[in-house]
Amino acid sequence: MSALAIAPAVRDTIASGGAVVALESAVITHGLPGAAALDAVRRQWTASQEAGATPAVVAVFDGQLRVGLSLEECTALAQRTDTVKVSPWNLGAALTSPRFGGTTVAATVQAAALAGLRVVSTGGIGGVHPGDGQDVSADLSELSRRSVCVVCAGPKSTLDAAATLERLETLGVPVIGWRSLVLAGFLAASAGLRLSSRVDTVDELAQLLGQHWELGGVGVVVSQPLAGDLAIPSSELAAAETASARGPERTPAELRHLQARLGERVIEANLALLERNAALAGSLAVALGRVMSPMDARHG
Ligand code: PSU
Ligand code: MN
Repeated sequence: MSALAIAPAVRDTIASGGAVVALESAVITHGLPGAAALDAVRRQWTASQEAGATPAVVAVFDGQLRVGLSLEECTALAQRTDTVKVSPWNLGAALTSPRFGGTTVAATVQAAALAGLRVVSTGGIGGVHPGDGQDVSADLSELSRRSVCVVCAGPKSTLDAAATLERLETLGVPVIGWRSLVLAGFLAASAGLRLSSRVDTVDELAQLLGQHWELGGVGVVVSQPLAGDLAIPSSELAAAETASARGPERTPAELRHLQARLGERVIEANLALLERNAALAGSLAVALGRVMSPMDARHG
């Protein structure tokens, strides 16, 4: 059995030059509580489809790195209690045990690159945790080695956004603001930091990505702010208490803490931004198909 399995629907879409959006699954297994996780999958699924793209949920499923789960398989994944959070560092091991896991942005970017996909959608990316600057998400290092674009609502609210942006700059990973010059703040509308570039249409964004990759550029972050009444004021999102959580458990613990403290609003905001990001990612994948020839689309 090969370690990587691309679903027939995804394979067919790629073969016919269609658009695909890769979706992460750590948000299903570790980011959102049961029912909300499935809501998140359905809403992202529909949003990317309505934009003209085929959704490809990435996960470790039955001992394989799968690109494209069915909705039934997503439900099965959400219901399992033995899943691990899968990052590039434990991906190989997770295939053997426990054989099921949710992929972080890092592992999803890796899978997307292997499958020849260019666009990943998520809620918030990982980054530099506050403190001594030693806990840095593998999302950043993976973005520095794969020519894949991640559409997100900025770094998760519990992170050090300034240090995260700084690190992305060091790694050569541009952060492009979607219709905004301010870095998105995940559940908050803004992280209060200025970006160096902004785009207002998906064609403009696709053009930029095509040129970035033509010149050997690596990963790209697209930051879409969650505006309006769903966004939560930054003052309410003040540092989560995570004294006991370390390592891979830290991010899930911080998200649970926010959900416990601020209630349903956190879930609603999280679902809304996941959906909006999947819609934008879908339109972007379609636009990329117009600017990149099948030759360019292949990862070099
Ligand atoms: N965004 C969410 N919920 C999540 C995550 C992001 O709204 O659960 C996950 C993503 O999969 C991201 C991961 O890649 O958290 C980062 O974890 P860490 O800091 O351990 O790298
Ligand atoms: Mn970490």
